[in-house]
Amino acid sequence: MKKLTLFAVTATAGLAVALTQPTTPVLGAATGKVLLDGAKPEVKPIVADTAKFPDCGTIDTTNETAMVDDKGGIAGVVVLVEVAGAEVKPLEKAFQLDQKNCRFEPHISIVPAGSTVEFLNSDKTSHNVHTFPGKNDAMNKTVPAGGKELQKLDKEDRIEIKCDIHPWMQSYLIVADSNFYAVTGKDGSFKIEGLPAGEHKVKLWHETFGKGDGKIVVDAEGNAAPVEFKLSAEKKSGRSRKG
Ligand SMILES: [Cu+2]
Repeated sequence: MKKLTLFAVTATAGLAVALTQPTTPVLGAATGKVLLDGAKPEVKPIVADTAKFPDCGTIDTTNETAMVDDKGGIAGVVVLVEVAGAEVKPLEKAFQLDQKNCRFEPHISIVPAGSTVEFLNSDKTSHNVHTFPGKNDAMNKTVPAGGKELQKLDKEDRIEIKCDIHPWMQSYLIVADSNFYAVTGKDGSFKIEGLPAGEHKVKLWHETFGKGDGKIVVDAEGNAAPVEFKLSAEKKSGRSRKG
């Protein structure tokens, strides 16, 4: 009888240990699409004077400022997920924003706050990186052929980037207060991984179609139903900066 009691105590102690073991949180991936609500706008190709700038090579004249596919999917939408209480971690390596065939590549980029951006120049000609930030320091520097410039960006921001030599060169760099983000692809789709369970706020921004918001719900098993967000073709909201 005495032996039996001892066994019961041991079993209880074992159970207590099991309950206090740290559990790995289940993380989920959110997928979705951003669609245009309204008629697809007419977009003219960019005008680049190839005769004046032969060192640019073959310039891609695709206008990336309002790319909408036949099903209404908008490319280049910034999708930011706010995860309450999550610490923002900068990228371990510098983010590379290239200048190639006299275009910024990529056209829309996102980095978490505190990350360093490396402005590269893969061309045989000089470029001039001219940034128009809201909160971070502005930059206006010539990047020679094959050269690079580095900048650490600590503050949440939306930075328009231009080249003063080639007037058609333009891009946006988003400095996010989040590690959970995506830029939509050609069909408007996105995927954001590593999301904890819960209901998370989503902020959208597009350079032509403006702002939007929504939410993503990740259940306890890490599952999230695909979401569909819409941006209006009618109004452009949000800041616009010139100069
Ligand atoms: Cu340039």
